[in-house]
Amino acid sequence: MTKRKYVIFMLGTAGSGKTVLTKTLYDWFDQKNLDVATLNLDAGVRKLPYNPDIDVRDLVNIDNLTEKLDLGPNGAMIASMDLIATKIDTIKSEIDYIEPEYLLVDTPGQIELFAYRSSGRLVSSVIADESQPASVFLIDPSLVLRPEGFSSVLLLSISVAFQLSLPQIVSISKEDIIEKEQMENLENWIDSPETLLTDLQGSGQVTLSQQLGMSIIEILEQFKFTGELFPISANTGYNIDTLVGLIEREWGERDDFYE
Ligand SMILES: Nc1nc2c(ncn2[C@@H]2O[C@H](COP(=O)(O)OP(=O)(O)OP(=O)(O)O)[C@@H](O)[C@H]2O)c(=O)[nH]1
Ligand SMILES: [Mg+2]
Repeated sequence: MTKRKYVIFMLGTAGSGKTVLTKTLYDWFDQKNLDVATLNLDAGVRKLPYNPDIDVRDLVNIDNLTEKLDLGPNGAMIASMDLIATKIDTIKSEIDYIEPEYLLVDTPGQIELFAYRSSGRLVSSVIADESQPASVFLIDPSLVLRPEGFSSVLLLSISVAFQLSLPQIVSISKEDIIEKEQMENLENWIDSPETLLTDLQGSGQVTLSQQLGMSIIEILEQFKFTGELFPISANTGYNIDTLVGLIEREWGERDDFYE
C-alpha cells in the first residue's frame, strides 16, 4: 500500500515569498523529523535557498528554450510550462520514487502561468492526484497598502482557488517589514468588512468604483473567511506554526506534528 501523501503548493503573486516559504516550511517539517521533500516548478529561477529534491530545471533549460524559439522572458516561461506539462510523467515518477509523506511545491512567479493556463493546471492536478493537497496563497504587503489593492488581491486568490480547485489558506507575507500603520489597516480590514467598505468609499472613488467595491466585498464575505487571514514571516518564522495548523486542519487532524 502506498503511503498517504500531503502536498502543499506555494502560490501568490511574483516576489510574494513563495520560494523562501518553501525553505522555511521544509525546515519546519524536517526539524520535526517528518519525511518532507521539495519540488521546484520554476524553470526560470537562478538560485534557490533550498536544495530541491525534484527540480524542473533538470528537465527544462530556459536559456536554450529562449534562444531556440527566439522568445522574450514571458514567452519563454509559457513555453517552459508547456514543456513541463509534456514531462509530467517523469516528475510524477520522481515523486513516486522518493515517496515523501510531505511534498512542498514551489511554483513559478507568474501566477497566471500556473493557475490560468491549461499546462499549469494539468501539472498541479497530476501532482495533487492521490494525495491530500492544500495551497498557501501569499499576499505581498506592498500590493495591499490601499483598500482597493487589498480587495483586488483577495479576489485574485479566489480566482486562483477557483481555477486550481485546491484548498487554500491566504497569508500576508513578510510580516517583519510591514509598518505599524499598515498592519493596523490590515487588521481592521480583516476583522471587519464594514471598515474595508468605509475605507474604499473614503478614498475618493467615483460611484461606479464604490458599487464595484461593495460587490467585491460581498463576494469576499461569501467565499473568504477573512477573519482567518493573517500575516506570516518566512524570514523570522512568525506565525508559521499557525499556518501549518491551518493547513493541518485542511488535511484533517494530525497529532504527530507535535510531540
Ligand atoms: N523581509 C522579508 N522578506 C522576504 C520574506 N520572504 C521573502 N522575502 C524576500 O522577498 C523577495 C522575494 O522572495 P521569494 O521567496 O523569491 O519570492 P517568490 O514568490 O518565490 O518570487 P518569484 O518566484 O520570483 O515570483 C526576496 O528578496 C526575499 O528575500 C519575509 O518573510 N520577510
Ligand atoms: Mg520563487
